Amino acid sequence: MTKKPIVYIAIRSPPCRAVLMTAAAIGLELDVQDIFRNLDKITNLNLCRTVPILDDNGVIVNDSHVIDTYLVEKYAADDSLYPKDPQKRREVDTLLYFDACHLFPRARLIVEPIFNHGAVEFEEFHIKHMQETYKLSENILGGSSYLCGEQLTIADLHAATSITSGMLYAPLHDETHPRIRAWLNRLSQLPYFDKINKEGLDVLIANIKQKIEENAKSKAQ
Ligand SMILES: N[C@@H](CCC(=O)N[C@@H](CS)C(=O)NCC(=O)O)C(=O)O
Repeated sequence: MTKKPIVYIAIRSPPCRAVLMTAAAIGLELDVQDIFRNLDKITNLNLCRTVPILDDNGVIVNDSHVIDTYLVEKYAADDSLYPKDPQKRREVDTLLYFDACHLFPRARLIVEPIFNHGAVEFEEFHIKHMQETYKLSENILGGSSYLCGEQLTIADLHAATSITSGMLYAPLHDETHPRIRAWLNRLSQLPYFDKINKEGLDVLIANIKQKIEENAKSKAQ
């Protein structure tokens, strides 16, 4: 018998939240397993040792962007979130790569020294590096409602989880980025967006706070 696809996640992770949102958007029930602090358990499923990981009845899919294209292709009632038309798909793919290569890595780089290198404060360079992506995103949005025009796609869900995570420590100024603010407000209207994203952001904030305290204690010893 076919079982619900399993997804291994850590809710604080932006790519994991994008996968949960995509599943919610297409009405797909997942068996969600939060394996925060237990990444060692999944080295056999993902040699890169990262979450999210999808196990769809033995089909293992790694990388959130690939997972979401797979989920939409396989389970969505229509292709609106990831269009089959080559020209439209090219636009969505470009923005998925923009997230994978720029938005998410820069958001992650802000917190990396705290999580993995004993730092007790954020580095100005990383903050500025993230803020540069806001300018790019503002230009990409142009006068459109979503990143790829008037239709919501998985590129929006990925970019939004990365940007809102980056914004926690690299502030976004509404006056200079009105299009991003309007776009985020639009995404907030989706029934699943705030519920999933806020939970993750809250966990991320709490984890960072705790880690800074731990790092400060070890420095003082
Ligand atoms: N490009 C990957 C990036 C995944 C990634 O870096 N995930 C982080 C959490 S945000 C992770 O699993 N890190 C493992 C670790 O820090 O040990 C994707 O989109 O799935």
